Amino acid sequence: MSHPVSDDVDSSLALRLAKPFVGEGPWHTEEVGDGNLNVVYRVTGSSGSVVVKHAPPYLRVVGDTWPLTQDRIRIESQTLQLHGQLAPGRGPLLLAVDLEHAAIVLEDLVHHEVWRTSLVNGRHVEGIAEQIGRYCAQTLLGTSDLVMDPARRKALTAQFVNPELCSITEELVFTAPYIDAESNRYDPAAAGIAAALRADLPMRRAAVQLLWEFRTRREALVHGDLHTGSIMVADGDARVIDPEFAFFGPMAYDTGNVVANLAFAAMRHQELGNIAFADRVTDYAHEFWLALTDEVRILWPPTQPWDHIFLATLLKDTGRYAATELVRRIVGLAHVIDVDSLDDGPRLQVQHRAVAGARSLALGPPVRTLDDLWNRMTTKETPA
Ligand code: SR1
Ligand code: MG
Repeated sequence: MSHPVSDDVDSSLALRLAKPFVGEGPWHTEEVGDGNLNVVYRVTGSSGSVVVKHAPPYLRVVGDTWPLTQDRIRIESQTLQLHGQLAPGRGPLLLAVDLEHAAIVLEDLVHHEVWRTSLVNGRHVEGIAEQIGRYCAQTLLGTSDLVMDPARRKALTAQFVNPELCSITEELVFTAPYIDAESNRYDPAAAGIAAALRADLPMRRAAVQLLWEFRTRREALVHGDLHTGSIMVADGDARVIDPEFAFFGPMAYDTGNVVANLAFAAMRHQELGNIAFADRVTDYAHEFWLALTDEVRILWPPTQPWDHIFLATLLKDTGRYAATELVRRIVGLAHVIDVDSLDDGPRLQVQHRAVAGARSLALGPPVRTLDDLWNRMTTKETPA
């Protein structure tokens, strides 16, 4: 479905869209957010603030030399609605949708911060991992053939076709890191890691197999970019934002992203010597998986006695997709501050460890327990 859209939403249009929700003036409009794709404004009035998010017809960080469909705002708004029905309270409130201007108005989560920021700074936030585990089970199972009415699901798979954003992931996650692609970015000190990956035929084979599965396994409406920067947190309250990459794809793509990004936080704190917080992050990974399995069992249809096989397969594939996320954040275009903000020595350590962990997950024996998955990503080799 395509809509005629205007190229740019300037701050005055953001103000017009926001006015019904923020009370009387004087109003204040500021551009906030440093996302890769979209332009985000905060508009404040006498009774509070809202966020106006606009998808320009190009990738924000690159500019108009990288055109990009504005249909992503429709995908985002409709995913927020559907996932919001399945996992109530886990997204920001969607206040208004203006597809003509490729803009949406959202609740301003003023008291939340990005989970990655809390993790990087070693701040514990209660209850988040468990809520994200339940959110994954509710949204993934809830949009799968296991739970959703098959006719409705078939209609939804057509509604959520998202070729341009999927193609970004196909390129940046599964392809570029394993070849000499122009988009790749890495430290000079990590050039050896990148060269070794390019020569690593088994890893390339594993990545293209995961690419095939990413393209063909239409299991559920996945978020499609569920890293710790897509989760806002306050004590006891997790909110999942930015589902513009959503499409019907493999469930383990979401869960793999969650655990890989937690692993970056754990490795960061291990290298910094903050062992207590690194152990906290280990607990988060376990809480996430425990809540997910518990919620899957709650939602599981009693007529399908194979939940143990489903969960074993999901765990194994979570490890495989975590592998590609670990690699792409080290040598690909989009990095993570958990690693990039470290000093040279610890940064190189984490870079080596992430790629070694990824190799173990992608090429080693199938993962059978969460402990095994987590240890392969985060256990530090002790020097001989
Ligand atoms: C060019 S877009 C780069 C990355 O930003 C998004 O958050 C996705 O992770 C994408 O891969
Ligand atoms: Mg995003």
